Amino acid sequence: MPIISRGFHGRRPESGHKLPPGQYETFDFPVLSAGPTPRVAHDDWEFTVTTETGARHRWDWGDLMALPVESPTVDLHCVTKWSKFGTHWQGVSLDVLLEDVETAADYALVHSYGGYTTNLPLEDLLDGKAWIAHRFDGDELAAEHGGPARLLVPHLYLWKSAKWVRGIELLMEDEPGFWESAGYHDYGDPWREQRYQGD
Ligand SMILES: Nc1nc2c(c(=O)[nH]1)N[C@H]1C(S)=C(S)[C@@H](COP(=O)(O)O)O[C@H]1N2
Ligand SMILES: [Mo]
Repeated sequence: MPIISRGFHGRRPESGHKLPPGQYETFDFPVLSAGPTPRVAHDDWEFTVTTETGARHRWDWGDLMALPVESPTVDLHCVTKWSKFGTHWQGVSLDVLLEDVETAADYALVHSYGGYTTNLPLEDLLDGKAWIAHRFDGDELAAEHGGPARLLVPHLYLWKSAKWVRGIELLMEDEPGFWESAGYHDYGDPWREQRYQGD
């Protein structure tokens, strides 16, 4: 057996998953919300994509349920340093939702019920990297974790995974969201430990 330097790319916990720098593994599922939990009934729920030209694409709950479902199993990394491995979700790929959206935009500003926002490059929502998730661990997504539906974009710190997602605004210029305006990193790659502005 070769001797491998542990800790070079982050410690490898017993589970065999890889931990990004500065993170520790947790087995529960902490709830982190900047405000009260909005309660949105399925009948009232809608999701919109608005382009830089003002074109508006809209889905109600029935529309979302009619789209093909994917079942990603992903690791979550929160900027407060917990990581949770192998979480099971069901949701609709953003590739499906954005398929017929014509845009020249490079940026997305994600809006939630309750007013939370977060920004990311449009390309980070595409190519199988992001979902509108509506089930967790085989059950409907609990309200405190973002139900009826949340954005799930697990390759970035979890603050980018907007709970109670309501829409995505496509923009030609990058615009910071809630935590990004408060000093968090604009991009938030856990593997490069991009926690705060300047990291
Ligand atoms: N709408 C909304 N989405 C949000 C937040 C929030 O406060 N409001 N918090 C973010 C942060 S900082 C984290 S770590 C995760 C937490 O998700 P969880 O509560 O399901 O663990 O949600 C993210 N999405
Ligand atoms: Mo977070």
